[in-house]
Amino acid sequence: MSRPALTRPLRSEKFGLERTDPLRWRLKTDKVGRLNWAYIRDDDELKRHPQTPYEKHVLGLETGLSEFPKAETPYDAALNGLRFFKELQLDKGLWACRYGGPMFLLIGVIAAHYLTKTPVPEEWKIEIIRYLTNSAHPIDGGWGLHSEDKSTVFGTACNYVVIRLLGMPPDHPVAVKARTTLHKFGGAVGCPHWGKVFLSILNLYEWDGVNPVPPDLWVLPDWVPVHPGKWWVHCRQVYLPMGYLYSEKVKAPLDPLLESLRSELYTTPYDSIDFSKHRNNVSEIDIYYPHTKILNFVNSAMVICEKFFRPDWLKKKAKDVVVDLIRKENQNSDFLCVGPINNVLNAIVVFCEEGPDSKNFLRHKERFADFMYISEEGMLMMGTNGVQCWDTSFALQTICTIGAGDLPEFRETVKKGLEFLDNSQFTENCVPGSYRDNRLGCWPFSTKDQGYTVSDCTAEALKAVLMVQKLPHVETLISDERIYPAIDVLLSLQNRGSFSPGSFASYEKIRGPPLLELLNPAEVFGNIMVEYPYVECSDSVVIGLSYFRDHSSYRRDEVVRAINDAVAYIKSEQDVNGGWYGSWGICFTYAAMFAIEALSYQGEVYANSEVVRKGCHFLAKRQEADGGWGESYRSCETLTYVPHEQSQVVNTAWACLALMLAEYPDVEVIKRGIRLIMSRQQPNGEWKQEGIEGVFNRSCMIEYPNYKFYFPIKALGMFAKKYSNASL
Ligand code: LAN
Repeated sequence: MSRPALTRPLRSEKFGLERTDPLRWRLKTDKVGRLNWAYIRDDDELKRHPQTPYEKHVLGLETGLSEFPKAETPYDAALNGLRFFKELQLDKGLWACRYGGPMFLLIGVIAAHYLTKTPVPEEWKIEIIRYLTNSAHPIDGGWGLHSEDKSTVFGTACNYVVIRLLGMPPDHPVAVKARTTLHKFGGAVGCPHWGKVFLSILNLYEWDGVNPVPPDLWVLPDWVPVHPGKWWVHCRQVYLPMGYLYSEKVKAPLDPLLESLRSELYTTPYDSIDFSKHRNNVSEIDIYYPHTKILNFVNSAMVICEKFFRPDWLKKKAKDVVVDLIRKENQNSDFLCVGPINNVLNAIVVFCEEGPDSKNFLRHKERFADFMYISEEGMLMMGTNGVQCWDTSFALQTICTIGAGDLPEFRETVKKGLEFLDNSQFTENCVPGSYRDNRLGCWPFSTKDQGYTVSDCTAEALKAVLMVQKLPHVETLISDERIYPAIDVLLSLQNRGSFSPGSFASYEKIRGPPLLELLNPAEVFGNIMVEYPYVECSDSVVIGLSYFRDHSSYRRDEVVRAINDAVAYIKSEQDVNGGWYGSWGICFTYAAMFAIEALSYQGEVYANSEVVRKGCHFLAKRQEADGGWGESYRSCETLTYVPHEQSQVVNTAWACLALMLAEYPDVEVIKRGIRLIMSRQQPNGEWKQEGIEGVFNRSCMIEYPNYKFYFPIKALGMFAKKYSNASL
């Protein structure tokens, strides 16, 4: 049973839960877009820094922004939308983002605080409890893998521990309800692997009931096909510190609160449980990717090896290699790490290795806050340290595409946005020996500090920079010489040889065989072991390189060849119905927009391309009676188009953009979509939050709240420019 939309009043209010004063929260940022929410207790400071419209917006307060007469034409609607969206830009030029959705992250940061005896700030405790109360399932009181998911053992066990460690008593109705659901599922013994790891770190589960995470693999020569250096970067960076913690059996000292939790999480007394029998006990409700037989065999073999055949020198050697790589990851990302999981696991490792007062651990502690985000519903933990560059790139592209970049009221917005991208470009490569590729000249998804480039993030930022720098009033900040290295990296990222030639993966080229997926131990995610070819990433690179091809002759032949090969791959990925499966947005509508945009830049449109025609028919067939499109997140899980109960502004914008870029001849179809987008616009130009927009690893959804602004604005503006701006 998936979760109904959030209702008002919030559940935290019904329970009379304590809350902090929303007027005291301020978002601090710097020129590379760090996002830190601070709770200001000093009244003078509060007065000196009045809340910005963005802060008010995300806290659910009245923004006081202007209202406009109802837009009659699509262009007026686009401009009203942009007027609202422009007010959300931060003074450093970026757009901030509440990047929530995954519900398995808070346990990590709270476990890291607990084990290292780092106090959790009071205002975090209050707001995290409030968030978890508001996001619990309204009927069974549990939590799932993500905020719209049914309840699962993973979500419920982990978040139950969080509320209890943060001070909620076990007899509070919120805790009672969640615990009852957890027991109904059979208790925390049915947790998936990652949940078992977190519980073990907290001494709430036993390490011998956790499937092995051998750090020893890192000692293998690099050429071995299963060497972790060939895995997808998220996978290898998570299993790196997990390997250390597993091998060293790190756990928090037992205390009365943990003793009590031991008696709450299970249906039988803790001491009576033989944890080693529960290694493969994973609740049915949690499983997305079941163990393969070969994984079970390998796990059993590893348990025996670890017990009887693992010499101490190997354990020690593996530990040294892992610690060295963790230090490099910290150095390359200024302690942010590639994501929220290895951020907290690395912090625990550094604490164990270097102690509580070490410089490195102190830096880790400062970085926890970069993932914590306040919202109307409370405080959540984000999937990354933000979406800064990605959102800013699309915002700038939107402004340019609809021809608003020259309007005096948006000039400052564009200028500041470009300055942010200027500050965010990588100026250094990673330290040698980190298993990382070149990044010089590229852009990240979030911030320069975080240090990871993604093929499509560089391509979309490149497109934004080129578009903005073409505007007559904009000074060129990023010279061609600074763009060339980005082109070099993009070209080097294209897959060649036996792994989906022509395609682009996410962070790196595909390094390891897809067969490694048979050893995916995570149970709840699909496609995590190695890089895969992605249609959307390939589309964005084609789009970025096409812009560049028209701008400069640098490595022209190779650029053209890269585009052609990627286009061939994109075409080959279209399914028989004409759709493309989207891996990072929900789902077919998302991928269709990117694919058709990429093809349109090669002159392929409805009139001359069978692939584009099929893509258009796929979309047109799925238009709802109200003129919109609505796609459920179930599309991502099932790999087939599943309609949402209601049409969604964001899906509608994607579908309309795809059809317009394709020059779909039946303009009436597009017009009906545009009308739906206009009908949902609020008097101040904004659109209200609807269903969740993004996804990763097929099963976990993630929020992209800014999508509901820039994609509809782009669709409205494009419609007005391409067809007519007559009243609709
Ligand atoms: C992201 C967010 C951005 C996303 C796009 C740029 C949109 C995509 O086109 C390429 C892949 C990428 C960079 C991406 C990869 C996986 C991420 C980092 C995430 C979805 C955000 C959170 C997720 C990360 C894996 C979450 C932590 C969970 C694990 C399974 C390790």
